[in-house]
Amino acid sequence: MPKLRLPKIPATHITPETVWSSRRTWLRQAGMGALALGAGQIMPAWASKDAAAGAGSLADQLTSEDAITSYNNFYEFGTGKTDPYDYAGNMTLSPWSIRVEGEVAKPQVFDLDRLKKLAAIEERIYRMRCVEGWSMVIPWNGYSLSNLLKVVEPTSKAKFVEFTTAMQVDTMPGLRRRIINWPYVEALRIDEASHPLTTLVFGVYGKDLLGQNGAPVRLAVPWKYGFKSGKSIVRIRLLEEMPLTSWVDVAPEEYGFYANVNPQVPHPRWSQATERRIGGGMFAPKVETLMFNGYGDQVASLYAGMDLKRNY
Ligand SMILES: Nc1nc2c(c(=O)[nH]1)N[C@H]1C(S)=C(S)[C@@H](COP(=O)(O)O)O[C@H]1N2
Ligand SMILES: [Mo]
Repeated sequence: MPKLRLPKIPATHITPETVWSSRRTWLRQAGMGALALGAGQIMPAWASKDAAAGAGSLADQLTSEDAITSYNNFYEFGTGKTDPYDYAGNMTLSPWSIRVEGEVAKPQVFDLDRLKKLAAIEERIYRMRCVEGWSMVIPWNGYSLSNLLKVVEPTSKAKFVEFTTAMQVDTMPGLRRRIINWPYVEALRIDEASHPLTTLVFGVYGKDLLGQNGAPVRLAVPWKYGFKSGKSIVRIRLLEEMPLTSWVDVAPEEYGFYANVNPQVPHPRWSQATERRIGGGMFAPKVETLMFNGYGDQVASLYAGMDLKRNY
C-alpha cells in the first residue's frame, strides 16, 4: 500500500457532531436498530469497555461523517484517498446478494433485504486503524457476523471464512489497474469471524452505507488493520484451508494473514506505534496505537500461545 499521505479534507467538510444527535433520532425512527439510548447517553455498551482501554471516550472522538465518507481506501475505484468519494457513487447497488457456500450444511444466497432482517442492526462505535497509520472512530450500524454464520451451519471442517468483494468492471475504474489480482479477497479464522465484535455493516451514522464505505454491505473487524474489513461483499466461503488473501498475495512480507493491530510489530517500511486521527486537522498530534487497537480485553484470548511477531 502506498505511504501515508496527509488527508486532503477541507475544513468545511468537518461537520459538528451535534448534527449527529438528530441522526440518531432518524436511526430510531427508521427502525434501523435497537438503539436504546437516552438523549444524554451517547456511550453504548459496545464502546464503554473499549474506551476504558484507550485515550478518553470514543464518543468524544467520533470522526465526522464527512471525513468518514471522503477519505477512504477502496482500490477498486483507484488508489487515491478521494477516488472512492469521486467514483463510488456510480456503483450498482441493487439487486445485491451474498452467496454463502463451502463447508456449510446449508449453503444459500441471501438477498440484501433478508440479510438486513437476520438480526437487530445496532450502533457500534469502533476505532478503526489503517495499516498506513491513520485512524477513525466510526459509528457503524450492523450486527455480529455470527448471526449469519449460524444460519448456514458451518461443518466441523470449516476453519476459515473467506470474503470476496464485488467486481463491477463498468463502475470501478480501479479494476483496470492490476494492483491486486481482482477480486479483492479477505479472510478470517472461523473463531475470529464468529467473535461478537466482528460486524456485518449496513450503515454509518444511521444512514445506509455510501459506495465509498463499502455499500451495501461490508465487514468491520476493529482489532485488525483496515484491509481485513472487506467492502461490498458478494460471497462468503467457509473453508478448511487458509485461503490466499489479496494483500498477502501482493506483498506477503508486508501484510500478513492475521494483521492484528500491533504497535510492537513495525511494518517493514514504517513504525506502527502511532497513528493520525483523520478529521483532526493536519496539525493534530499523533495518538498512540494500542495493542489489538484497544480491544485486547475482548480478543487477546483468540491468540493465546501464538507468536504474534511471526503471525503478523
Ligand atoms: N473491497 C475492498 N475492501 C476494502 C479495501 C479495498 O481496497 N477494497 N480497502 C481496505 C482498507 S485498506 C481499509 S483501511 C478499509 C477502509 O474502510 P473505510 O474507507 O470505510 O474507512 O477498507 C478495507 N476494505
Ligand atoms: Mo487500510
